[in-house]
Amino acid sequence: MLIVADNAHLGHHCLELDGSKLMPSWEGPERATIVQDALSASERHEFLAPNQLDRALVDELHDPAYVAFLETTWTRWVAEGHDSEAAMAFCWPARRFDGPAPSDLIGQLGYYSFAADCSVVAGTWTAVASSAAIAQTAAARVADTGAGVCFALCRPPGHHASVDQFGGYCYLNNAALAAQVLRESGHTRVGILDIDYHHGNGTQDIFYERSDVMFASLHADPRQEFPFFLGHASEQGRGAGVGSNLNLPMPHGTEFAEWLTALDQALAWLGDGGIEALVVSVGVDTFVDDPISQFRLATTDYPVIGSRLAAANLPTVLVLEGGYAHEALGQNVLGLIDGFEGEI
Ligand code: Q9C
Ligand code: ZN
Repeated sequence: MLIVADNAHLGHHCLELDGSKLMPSWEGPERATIVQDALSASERHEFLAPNQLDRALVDELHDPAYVAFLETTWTRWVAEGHDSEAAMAFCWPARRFDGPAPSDLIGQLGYYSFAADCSVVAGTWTAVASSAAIAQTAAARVADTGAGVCFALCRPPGHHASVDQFGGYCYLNNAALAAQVLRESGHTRVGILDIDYHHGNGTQDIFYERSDVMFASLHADPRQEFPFFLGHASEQGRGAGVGSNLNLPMPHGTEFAEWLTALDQALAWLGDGGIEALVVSVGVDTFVDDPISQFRLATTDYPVIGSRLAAANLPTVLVLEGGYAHEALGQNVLGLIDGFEGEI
């Protein structure tokens, strides 16, 4: 499989609030290295560097003021004399806090984020821009060259990033960008299937009022799990988007058999919608030993998932999202890719 990847992400290693302490994030640079190493051990995979970021396309999906904020946060943080290694908010616009963006940097950090599990560090923008460019490049390969499938080795991940908020280790929505590239290259309707353990609240937010990009997500029930405030089955879209959003929440402890039934349901729903191309938010934090997740999938299940995705028989962009069990991460991603290519 063609894999789009690079090393521009290495300077992004942020902190997350864990209990009452700031700890190195579960989402660290070693994740991409582990996946890269597992894939390059097999001769069937070929690596390609990303093209330069198409900033105009980013500004179509995200609030341009938010994108500009991300790009300049670290410089502003340093210029203001902060000496901590991460820029973070401590106050967020909760219920009925409906005012405009403040001018203060810490106020803006709250305005443009929704969780304290990630922050902005010196290397964040470089990594975020590169991750988005990887997704765009992978989608362009699928769209322009007729490559049937391409894997975007994105880091940081993207599916929690909304129109104008970062959180959940995500800053720009890589999968959404891939879908938009496919749309603008002539695929009339595109489906996004999110199989990360967590609900893809950002992707849902970006396309919630659109019918040309359908969104289906399999995830831990938000009543029990991050992102807590979105991802319920009752969320089906708004305005022109009514009927184009499908959430399939599942409880902690969900086993593969039950999960696979939901996958088939999501694929059938996307197929009935007449999608012409597919973007998959590939999180492997559904793995039984994932340190922050509570589903029970095994390493041997990922090839089965890959073959189910391939059976949809659509131009497909696979976009890496979560997965934090370092010892199994490489094998789980490789298994999904090999399963997609029929190598099981
Ligand atoms: N210490 C993705 O899988 N966890 N994001 C917060 C607090 C948030 C996961 C833990 C999990 C975000 C892309
Ligand atoms: Zn996740």
